[in-house]
Amino acid sequence: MAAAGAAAVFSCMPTMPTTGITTSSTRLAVGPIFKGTNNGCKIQVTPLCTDFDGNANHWRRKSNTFTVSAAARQLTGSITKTEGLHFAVVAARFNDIVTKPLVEGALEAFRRYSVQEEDIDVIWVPGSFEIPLVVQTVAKSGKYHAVLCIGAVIRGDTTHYDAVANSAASGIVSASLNSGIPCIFGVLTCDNMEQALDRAGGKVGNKGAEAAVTAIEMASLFQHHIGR
Ligand code: INI
Repeated sequence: MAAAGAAAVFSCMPTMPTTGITTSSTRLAVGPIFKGTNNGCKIQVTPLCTDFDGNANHWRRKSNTFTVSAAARQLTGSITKTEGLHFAVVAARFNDIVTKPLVEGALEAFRRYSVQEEDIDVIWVPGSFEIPLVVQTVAKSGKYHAVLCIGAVIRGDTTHYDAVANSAASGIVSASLNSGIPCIFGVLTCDNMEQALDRAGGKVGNKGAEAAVTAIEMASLFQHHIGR
């Protein structure tokens, strides 16, 4: 179970030794369990380091120390290849003391990675609940390589928070899947205003900026590697 991440490699090398599940609470990989070649490719496999937290169904992956050389192309978006990429930012006005600095952080990050201001549209909606429909509409417009969603949902006395937070999250996923365009989740879901401000340029950084970098990487991945 713990070595699920290694299964794909194991399956093409049936003679490879597998790691046993130990009875102690922690199991650590101490080195490669296989080194050699497979179909002419140099391969070294080290089992995943895992923790066992007491629940038989709960293996947590600590690190993945696979090294597979020369076997497969590794595709990843580049955050420095931004030329020609267009972005929409859909931001909620609700809690704008938080969302405005998140948008500013996002725009600053786009600038830092050389995305041109004229290639970014910022669209404001009343609250995070309104984000998904607008995101899906702009994502389907064909004008953007990625859409960045910014909101701040802060827990109150009622369950309204859960409804808004869950609707925003699932709606944004749906928009992504329905449009085929990366729609990035830059919506804070916090217990209180202090937590939100900490993440909007405060002591935990600016999650808007982080989400913008994610948007660039995903846009680049689609544009340069896996897009239609
Ligand atoms: N919208 C938010 O973006 N954040 C919140 O914390 C929030 N709370 O807690 O009420 C919120 N509510 C408004 C909601 O997004 C809609 O605009 C409203 O329900 C009208 O559809």
